Amino acid sequence: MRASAVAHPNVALIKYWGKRAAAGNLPATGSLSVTLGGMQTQTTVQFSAGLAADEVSLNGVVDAGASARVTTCLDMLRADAGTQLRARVESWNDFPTGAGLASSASGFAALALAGAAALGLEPEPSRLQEVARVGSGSAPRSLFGGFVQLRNQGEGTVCEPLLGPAEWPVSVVVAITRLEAKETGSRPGMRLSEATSPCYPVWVETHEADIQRALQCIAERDFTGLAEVSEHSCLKMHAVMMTSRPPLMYWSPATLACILAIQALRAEGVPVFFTVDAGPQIKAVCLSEASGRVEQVLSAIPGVLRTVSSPLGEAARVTQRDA
Ligand code: 2P0
Repeated sequence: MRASAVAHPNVALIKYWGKRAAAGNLPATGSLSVTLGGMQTQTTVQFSAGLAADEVSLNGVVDAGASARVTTCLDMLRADAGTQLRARVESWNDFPTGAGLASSASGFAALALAGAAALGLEPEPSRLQEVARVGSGSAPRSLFGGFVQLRNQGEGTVCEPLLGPAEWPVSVVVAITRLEAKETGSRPGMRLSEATSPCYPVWVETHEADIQRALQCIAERDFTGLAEVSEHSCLKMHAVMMTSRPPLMYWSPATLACILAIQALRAEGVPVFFTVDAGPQIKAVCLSEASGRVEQVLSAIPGVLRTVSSPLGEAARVTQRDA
């Protein structure tokens, strides 16, 4: 009744920000991401008769804040397996948690896989995705490698890979500008934007056109086109965030300095574009041959604490299963 799984974080090129009114943590829009092979979450789930409640630790520290969401996901798996057993969940990230690096995505993807394996379940892909999505809307994307699309379909979502990591050699250089966890998490941040930003309806209305454009660029390996639509989606999302009341300002001064440096690099012909999530880190997406140059430029910018370069990664997987 014990299993482990690893999953990689992902970075959305066409972003998710906002939810449908229905239950089940359903996104208002689809999204499109790349999976980062150079960073990972490893999660072990052990169900046992001696536990009165689920126990969750993150990087060796008991994480009371994560427990409710973890228990909600495990309850779905317990219902499928017909058991009431509680679980001990140990999760380790080899990258900074809670600072816009999508640790919840890799965390809930690994949890869904390890939890199902520990219970001896072999869930349909749609059920596994649903369990991961209830934990975190970006988590189904981390179940897959390479370029990944998440679509709304009927009452739910469908997630599927578009290109494997070797099919278009792209890398992501993350420039870390602040290590502390963000002040406003994605969930309350999205609710605030839905309720108060005058840009939110435009964001939702124009989203599908960005997805379609990105799909076309990926199919044609058109890096310049993908750069343009991805930066547009990122800035449109931050326009929604910044025009929320009170405003959500996730950037640090170094975030903007990196954006300007990346735009200057692209103007010189370096194949790179930026994206920024609900945190101050910059993710520079580039053709892999340019990653050394991008890392060199970003690491020299005042306020950049360090850079981490990652090729695209594989799908999440079960690494160990004990009876
Ligand atoms: C994304 N983000 O598409 C966007 C861009 C943050 C900014 O998905 O509420 O932690 O748990 O579903 O998955 C972060 O949102 O939010 C996110 P919940 P999640 O990557």
